[in-house]
Amino acid sequence: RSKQGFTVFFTGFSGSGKSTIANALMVKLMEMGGRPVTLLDGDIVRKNLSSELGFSKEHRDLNIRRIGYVASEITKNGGIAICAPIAPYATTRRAVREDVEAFGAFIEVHVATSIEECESRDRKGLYKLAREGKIKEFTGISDPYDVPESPELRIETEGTDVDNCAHQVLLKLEAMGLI
Ligand code: GGZ
Repeated sequence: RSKQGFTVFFTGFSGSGKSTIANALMVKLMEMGGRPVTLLDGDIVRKNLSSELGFSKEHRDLNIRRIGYVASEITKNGGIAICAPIAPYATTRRAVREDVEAFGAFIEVHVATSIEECESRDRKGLYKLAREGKIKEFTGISDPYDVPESPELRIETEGTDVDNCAHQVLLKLEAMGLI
């Protein structure tokens, strides 16, 4: 008997580790076999689905609703969707949850790396540019981020390796009877 589809929706700051954890999770889920796994990573979606969009609230919302729509279709067809955008607005995350829950389970995962830690790592140099005002409306610096109040899972990444973080998601999915 095949199980229902579901969507794992990561949210957190730029550089929080969302993409890295999402990729590790994808590999683990693929190794288990069974259902197709689709990764909707922030930059891949921006390149292929949302290339005309910027970072105003309206454009971020549109971007997230598109991701939510694709995830809901995957979920409807019994697949696994893994999304990894910043998704800074709680109301928009709620709307996506409702879209997906019409067809299957929605697991919100807050990658809770602090803004201080993300800025000090600054792996792409974007925080420096944001501080210099060269990138406007930068999440956590000059643009808001609503901290998720009741995500299915919150991951504290500081002092935890990627494999362990991805494993925490797998344990949650197991506890929910999804895998
Ligand atoms: C936030 C920005 C911005 C601004 C460019 N604010 O580390 P990255 O580079 O690869 O991840 C960030 C990505 C965010 O895109 P999302 O589609 O995930 O955002 S949202 O969910 O809010 O729609 C960052 C880069 O794009 N980036 N400008 N102003 N991140």
